[in-house]
Amino acid sequence: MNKDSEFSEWYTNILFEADLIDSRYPVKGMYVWRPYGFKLRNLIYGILRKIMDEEHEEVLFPLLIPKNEFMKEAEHIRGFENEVFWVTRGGSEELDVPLALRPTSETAMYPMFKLWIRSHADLPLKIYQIVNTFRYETKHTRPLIRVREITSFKEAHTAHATWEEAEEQVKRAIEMYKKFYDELGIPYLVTKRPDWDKFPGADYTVAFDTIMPNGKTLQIGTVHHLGDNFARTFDIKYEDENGEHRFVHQTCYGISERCVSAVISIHGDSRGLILPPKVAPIQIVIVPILMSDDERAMEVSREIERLLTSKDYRVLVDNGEERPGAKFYKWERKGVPLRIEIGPRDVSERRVTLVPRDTLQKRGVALDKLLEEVEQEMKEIEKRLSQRAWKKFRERVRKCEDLKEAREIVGVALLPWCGEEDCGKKIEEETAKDLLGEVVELRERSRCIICGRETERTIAIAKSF
Ligand code: 5CA
Ligand code: ZN
Repeated sequence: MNKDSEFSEWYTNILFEADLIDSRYPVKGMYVWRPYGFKLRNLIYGILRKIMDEEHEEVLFPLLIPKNEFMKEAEHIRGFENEVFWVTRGGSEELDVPLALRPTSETAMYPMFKLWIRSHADLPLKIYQIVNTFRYETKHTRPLIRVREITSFKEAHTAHATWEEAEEQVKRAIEMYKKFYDELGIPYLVTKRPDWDKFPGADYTVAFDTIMPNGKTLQIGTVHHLGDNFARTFDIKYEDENGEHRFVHQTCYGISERCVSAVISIHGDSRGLILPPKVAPIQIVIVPILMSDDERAMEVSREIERLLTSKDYRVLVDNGEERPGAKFYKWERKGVPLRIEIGPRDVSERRVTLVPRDTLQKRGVALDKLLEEVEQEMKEIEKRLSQRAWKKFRERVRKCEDLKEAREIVGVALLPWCGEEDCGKKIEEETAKDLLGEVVELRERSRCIICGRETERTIAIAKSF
């Protein structure tokens, strides 16, 4: 199946065929992580967790938010009220105060921030949690991409003394997310969302978007400067050095299981998954090719398994009953980055065959060189996956001269834009694409594609998930 031209089918198919997700759970927008998928998820989140742990402390807040707290921040309510699931009964009794299933945790956390933050010595406060959140999505739901139970919502929340310090944190968060996606070899475009479409309650929002195989963009993370908007609503103040009481300034930033869907979709090919070694549940599969009663290939397999396991590789020896061809096919589909084949001739010559999943180019290697060769090959696979992904990504981001070209492009179009909402909306209409945001790093003199005013701004638009 062609991944680019039949992406939807490819995606649905691979989630099932590679034992990642079961979509048959009988609630719309809710899916089951199967063991192999959950291992992949945990390895990816291990990287994210490590990055977070460097400067945040992990917490765990309740899932339910009392309605009175949820309804405090006007913008926030307006943004989320149509997406909230409510708990209104306990047993057969109506609850006095209905409880919202968190769609995100600002209104759960910030009443507690008010209790925790007293003085400037309590700042900055930086916490994160990885939890499930619920959103009653009305657009077409799709596993990992648009779900009603976000099972793996990493949300970080910080509080600072000043607006400028919060802005510094926004920049740090952007760097953290870049590092995370660089480790996964996932390309991204960082833009500032237009004012009329920022996170409800934020001063501004920065978004990370990647491009999926069919050319549609997927927002894979956001960073928000919340200013003192929530601090004013939830009365979060600190006493400064001079004894004055001031509102804190806050940020929050989130990543969901969309990061897993990006790894699956961007690196995979028509045969199935191709997993970067860092996050592959099985990094190396060893396939002994046994001749009738010759058990030596099996013995060598065990020897290699011991060797690689002692170096902390995640290894599997496939000594099942299937033919070697069927085994190759199975592990290729599951994206195992490296296969080691051991044939009868290899045994007597003390050599094996290495087959990297991305190129499938076979290469003979002497047994006593195996460890170095494997280590080298793993690095090469990781590098090739990242390079290939970025190359394709760059080919799909293009500066456009006019609206017609922008409409026709598959991927992201860059256009000069004056910054006005009217012109932004017009661009969306005329190109039948969505506005991702302003490419802040790209500033050059030009004229707004709609009104002709002079501008240095560039806007990114695309068809998006
Ligand atoms: N409180 C902030 C940051 S913690 C927040 O909720 N931001 S958000 O609404 O932009 O969500 C963060 C990220 O979660 C989004 O960038 C997107 O990548 C992902 N996301 C949002 N809704 C869904 C959904 N229904 N399914 C999967 N991922 C989602
Ligand atoms: Zn304009």
